[in-house]
Amino acid sequence: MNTEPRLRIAMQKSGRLSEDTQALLKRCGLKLNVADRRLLAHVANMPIDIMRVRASDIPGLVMDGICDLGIVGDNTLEEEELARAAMGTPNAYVRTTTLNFGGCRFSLAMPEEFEYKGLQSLNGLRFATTYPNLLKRFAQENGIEVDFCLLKGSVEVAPRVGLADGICDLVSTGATLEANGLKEVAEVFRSKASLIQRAESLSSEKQAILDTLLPRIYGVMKAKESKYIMLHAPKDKVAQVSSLMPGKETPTVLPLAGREDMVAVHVVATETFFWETMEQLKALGCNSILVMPIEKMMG
Ligand code: PRT
Repeated sequence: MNTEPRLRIAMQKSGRLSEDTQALLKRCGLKLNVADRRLLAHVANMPIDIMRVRASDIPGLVMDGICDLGIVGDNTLEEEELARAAMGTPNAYVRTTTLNFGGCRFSLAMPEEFEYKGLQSLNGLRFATTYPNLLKRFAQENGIEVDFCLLKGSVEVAPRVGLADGICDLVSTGATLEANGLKEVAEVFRSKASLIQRAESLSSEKQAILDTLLPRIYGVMKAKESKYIMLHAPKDKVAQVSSLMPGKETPTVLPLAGREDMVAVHVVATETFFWETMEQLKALGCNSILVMPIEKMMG
């Protein structure tokens, strides 16, 4: 039997974070087959196992040292941290990095007709929520007293059926609130997915696996935010063209076969490349302007 140490990573089995998490791991070069029903998937080409669980179980699995790493929303993570702190259960972990997906806000929302006059107008009201500890912390920090009822799903229906005055739930586009006659009145918490690690240090073998994986994760995130730009520019306009490029990378300037007046300019743009910039480049006499996605980046 192979007893080689394997890094164990917890990820959401199905739900809003599972697709992005799988895509991230695959782009990091991990060969994983999660299409079957196996809840512990072996990565074929690296000593890594993926444990596929409910998102709400991930913080506990990492805090208890069952999994070395976990990918989970900050909302779920901090809710578990606060719940455990209240019960005196160990709740330590390390946030290795914030990831660039799973973005949402945890907000208080009231029926459309409610006259919102600041946080004090919510005093004494009852809110349906999946994350009572985040809500309690916010209420304490802001000197208001609110009551809550716990709902694990369909939170938006609570005011209409008389279960609560308002809700405190995750919002991304706001469409669900609108469809249920609710309006967002205050933001409690901003969340993204995070890669977390257990507080206790990893064995040297596991640390070595993480040291290979982490630069790949950073590389995938950087590549997602970056674009490769190629264009032909008038030779005497290279300085102006370079100053229009988003990000701080130095452009590569190459000769163009048979052209004395034009050069090729290549650059990695680490910030958004707007249509307006392309129009400005065209006005400078540039042509063949290409903006391409980047798959991987390192260094
Ligand atoms: O069931 P499990 O324990 O696995 O976890 P879960 O119930 O938290 O799963 P899931 O898949 O609903 O959410 C996983 C994580 O995705 C959350 O913990 C957040 O970190 C993140 N996330 C990002 C969201 C949203 N955006 C989001 N919009 N989670 C839920 N929503 C829901 C929200 O509750 C509401 O019902 O989407 C609806 C609102 O969306 P909009 O676009 O209409 O505003």
